[in-house]
Amino acid sequence: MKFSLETTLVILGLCFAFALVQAKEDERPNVLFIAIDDLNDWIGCLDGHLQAKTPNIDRLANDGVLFTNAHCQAPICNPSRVSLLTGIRPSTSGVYELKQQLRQAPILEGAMTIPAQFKANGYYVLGRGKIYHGKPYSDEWNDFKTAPDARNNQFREKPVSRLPKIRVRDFGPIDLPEEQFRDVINARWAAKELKRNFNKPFFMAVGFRLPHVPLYAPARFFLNHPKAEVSLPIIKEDDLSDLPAAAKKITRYMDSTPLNHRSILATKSWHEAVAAYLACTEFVDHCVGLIINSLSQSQYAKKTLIVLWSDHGWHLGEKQLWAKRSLWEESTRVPLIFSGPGLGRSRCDRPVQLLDIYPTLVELCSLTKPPQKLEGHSLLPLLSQPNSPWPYPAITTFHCNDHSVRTDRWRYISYANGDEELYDHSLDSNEWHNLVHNLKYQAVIAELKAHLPKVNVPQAR
Ligand SMILES: [Ca+2]
Ligand SMILES: [Ca+2]
Repeated sequence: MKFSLETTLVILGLCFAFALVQAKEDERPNVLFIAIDDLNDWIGCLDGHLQAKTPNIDRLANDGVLFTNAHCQAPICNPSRVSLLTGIRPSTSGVYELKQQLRQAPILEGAMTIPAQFKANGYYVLGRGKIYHGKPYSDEWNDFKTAPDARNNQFREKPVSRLPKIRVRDFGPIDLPEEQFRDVINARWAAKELKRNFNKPFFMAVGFRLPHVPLYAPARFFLNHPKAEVSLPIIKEDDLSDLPAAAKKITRYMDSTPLNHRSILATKSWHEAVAAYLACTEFVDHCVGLIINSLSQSQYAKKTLIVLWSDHGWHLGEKQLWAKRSLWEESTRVPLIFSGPGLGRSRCDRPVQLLDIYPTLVELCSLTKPPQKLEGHSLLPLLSQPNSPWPYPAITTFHCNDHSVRTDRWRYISYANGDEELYDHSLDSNEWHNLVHNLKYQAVIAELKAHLPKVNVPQAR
């Protein structure tokens, strides 16, 4: 077979271009994407609770960039995760609640999620556990499997706590062997996968279920948290007195469930519940350790970015509220850590959002831009210089047109019915003193109000 000189040059040129593309692909970092369910700031490196024992997450934070003022976009699982995975705010997508499917929100039609975008960019995309709230979309992954968690059998057979009809919201130590907890199974799966040879960059996601209820962990994780020594969160007795009606209604939400403040007090269970949350967090930290230790001993140690996040926080009696579903610090503040090659080690106190993860990964991994317009901001300037100017507040949305705006210093909350709250974090990190009616702060309020989302799409299907 003979080729003309032109044809030969074209073929050589194509081979060269292909080789360049291959060389470029090889340089892209792997990503280890670790999601934790319902973990608030009760981890050592965030000082949320002085008895928190999270040595592995703390080490990861120490070796990377810890965002100390990071916030979710919605204070419940599904809308928070849909927002993070698509890069679109709840107020833009209309996804505000648990049962809504990502692909049924008209505005998200054609949107690429983070795993889908990695796959489209030639990554090998694999995962286990809770990444989405509902079932994973299998076409977004090369390898994703789900399986039930054996710990859930306990509350069906014999609840541990004293709360009446507690069922899935139960808490305490259980006898289930450690290796049968789904979080351990998934951590061990990831640790093992990191020992194999991938012939292209990988995106590996592991979603831990704890410390989501039921708050069960093996007994050994309760040893650090004996009931008599557990510190309760500090509560202001009349904290609710300066709340507007919309906020007071939020504090009553859990009254319709078996896990509510009155029931906790009536059964004298507050210490046990706090101990269980701390123990479950210590347990999930142990699982994180299984993965990051395996990574550090693997061939990928110096070529892998780690992103660790939680989907929202959790109340343990603050404002007489349990669990999530509020626009206060306990619900919105989350751990967020980036670690890996070229990122350095620092703490960044700027207000950032889970929404910022997607555009950050697009830049760090040189991905093509997805079809949807990402509404977060790449954190690259803060990853290299944590004190860089950052004009953006963190915005959390709870149902249509209920928003919180969090800056370095302030939290402003605006509810759909016109109710408002304002807290000054420089003096009041517990958000006890609602300043919204103080005339001194009207200019501050006007400035914060300007950041409220302009679009408030009604709840999609
Ligand atoms: Ca959650
Ligand atoms: Ca108050």
